[in-house]
Amino acid sequence: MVRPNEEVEALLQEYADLIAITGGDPFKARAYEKAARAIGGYPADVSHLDIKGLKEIPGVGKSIAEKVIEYLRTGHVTVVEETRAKIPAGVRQLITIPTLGPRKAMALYEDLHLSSVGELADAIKAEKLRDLKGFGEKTEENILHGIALMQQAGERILLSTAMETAEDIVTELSRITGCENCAYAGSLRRMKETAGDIDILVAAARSAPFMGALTELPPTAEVIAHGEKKTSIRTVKGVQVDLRVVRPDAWGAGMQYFTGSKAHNIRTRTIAVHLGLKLSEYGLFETEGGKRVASRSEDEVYTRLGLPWIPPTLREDRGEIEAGLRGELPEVVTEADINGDLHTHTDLTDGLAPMEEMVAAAAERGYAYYAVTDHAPNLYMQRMTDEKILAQREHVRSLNGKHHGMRLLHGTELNIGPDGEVDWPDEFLQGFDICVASVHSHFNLGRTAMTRRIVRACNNPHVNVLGHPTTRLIGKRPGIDAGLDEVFAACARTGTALEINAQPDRLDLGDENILRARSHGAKFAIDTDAHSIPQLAYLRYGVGTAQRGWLTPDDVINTWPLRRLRRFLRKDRAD
Ligand code: DGT
Ligand code: CA
Ligand code: CA
Ligand code: ZN
Repeated sequence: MVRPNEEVEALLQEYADLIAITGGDPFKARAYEKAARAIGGYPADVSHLDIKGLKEIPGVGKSIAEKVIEYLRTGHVTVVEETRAKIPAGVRQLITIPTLGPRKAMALYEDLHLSSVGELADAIKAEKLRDLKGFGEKTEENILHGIALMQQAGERILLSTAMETAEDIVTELSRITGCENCAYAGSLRRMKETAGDIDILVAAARSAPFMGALTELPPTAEVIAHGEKKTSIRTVKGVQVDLRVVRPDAWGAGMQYFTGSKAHNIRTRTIAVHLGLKLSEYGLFETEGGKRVASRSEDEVYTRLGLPWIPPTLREDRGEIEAGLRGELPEVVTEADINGDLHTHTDLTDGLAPMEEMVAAAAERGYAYYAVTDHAPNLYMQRMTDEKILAQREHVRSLNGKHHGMRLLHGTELNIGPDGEVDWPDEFLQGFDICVASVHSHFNLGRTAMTRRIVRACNNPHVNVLGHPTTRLIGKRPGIDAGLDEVFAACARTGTALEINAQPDRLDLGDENILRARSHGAKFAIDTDAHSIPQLAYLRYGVGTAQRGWLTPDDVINTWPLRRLRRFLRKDRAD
C-alpha cells in the first residue's frame, strides 16, 4: 500500500468519525468515509496529485481534495484539528471498540461521562448501561465482546504507558507484608520503546498474598491465569501484567532471567555451560552436584560468569557480552548527567504553560540551563511573528538566572522546508542562542530529495539540533524515507546534534538509528520537546533510549557544561 494514501485514509476516516460523534450531518460523515476508502485503495501515490488529479478519485470532491492538499502540504488539516479539539481523546478511544458506533459512544460520554475504554468496562460491570435509552443487557454484552476483541489484537503499548502502570503496581505490591523486593523486569526494564506486556517480580517467602492482591487491584479488569508461581491479569486499558514471586535468595537470578532479553539470556546461559554451570531463574548452579553458586543479586550472577554487571538497557546481545568480557562496557548516560533541556515550548505557540511556569519547573529539576524553542512562522497554525519572538526574547533575558541561577537560552524550532530552507534569513537567525530544525511537512519527497533537504538544513550555520530526525510516530506513522547514513555523516561534519526526542510516541531517533549515527561520530541532544510542565519528566524515556544506543555523556551535548555547549552551538561561524 502507498504510504501517503494510508495516512490520508486514516485522517479522513477519523474526520468521518468525528463528524458522527459530534452529531454532524450523517451524509457528510458517510461521504468522508467513502472518500477515505477510495483513497486508501487508490493505486497511485496521492501525494503526487494536484486538486484536479485528486478529484478524479471516485467519491473525492473539491472540498475533500482541498483538505487532502492541505494535509500533504502542512501535515494537518485545520478543521480536523478543530473538531478533534472538541472531543476528549477518550471518546475517540471508545469508538475504536469494534462493536461500538459513534452515536452510542457520544451518548455514553454525555449521559454517563465515560471517556475511556477502562471507564466503560467498569460501568458495564456496575450494570450502568442497561438503563440508558437505546442500550440494554444485550448491548452491554456486545460492547464487552468488542473490548475483548480489541484486547486480543494485542497491540504493543508505549513505554510511558507501561511505565505508569508498572510503577503503580510496584507501589501497591511493595506495601504488602512480607515483600522483600519488588520491581518491574522484561522489556520495560530494558526501556524498549514499546512493551508487549509488563513483567513484575516480587521476592517473598510466600507468594499467595501477592498473587491475590494483583487480581484485586483497581486497574485489574480480567484474570488470565492465577497460580502459585505466576499470575497474569489484563488491566482496564488492555495491558497484560505477569507477576512472578521468587524466593528472596533467588532475587538476582530471577531479575536477570526475567529482564531478558531472550537473546541476551541465551548468551549468558551459554557462558554458564562453558564454565560447567547451569543458569536458570532460580540461580547459577554447578552442573555436577547441583550446588548453587550465585543467585542473591544480579551482580553476583554476572560476576560468577566473568562479566561486569550489565545495565538492562544494553541487554540485547548487541555486543554487550563481548564488551563486558573485555572490560569495555560504556559508562552510559544517566538522567543525572543531563544539565538542561534544549527543545521546549510555551503557550506562545502550542505549549500549554506560560514561559515563567515552564522555566520555574525546569529549574526545580536542577538544570544548569534551559532553552525555550517555540515554533517558527512557517508552521502557519502557530501564528508566530517576528514581533512575538523578539518580545519573547526580551522576556527570556529578563528571567535569565532568576531561578536557582539557571541560564536561559532563547531559541526556536525551525521548519525544514522541502528544499532544506528554514523560516528566517541568516541575520535574523543570528539573534538566537540555539536553533532546533525539524521536518513538519512534505513527508513524502522521495529519498534523494529528502536526503538533500535535510543535509542542506545541517549545513545551515545556525541550525544546531536536528529535531525528531525521522518524524516517525510509534504505531502511527513510519519515519521519512531518507539516506540516514548521509544525514548522520552531515551532522557529524557540520556540528549539528541529532535529537533524541523523548516524547513517548516519538523516541526519535530510536536505538538502532542512534547506534548508526554514533558510528559516524555524530553528537546528540536528549530533549523532551515538552509542551507542558509534566512533559519535562519525559526526559527519562529519552535517556533510556540513548542508553539503548550506547551513548555516554560525552556523546550528549546537554550533559556538557554551558561553556562547552556554547562553543558547540557556534558551529564554525565567525560571528
Ligand atoms: P515484550 O514483553 O514482548 O515487550 O518483551 P520481553 O522481553 O519483556 O519478553 P517476555 O515478557 O516474553 O519475557 C520476559 C523475559 O523473560 C524475557 O525478556 C526473557 C525471559 N524469558 C521469557 N521466556 C523465555 C524463554 O523461553 N527463554 C529465555 N531464555 N528467556 C525467556
Ligand atoms: Ca514483557
Ligand atoms: Ca511477559
Ligand atoms: Zn517541538
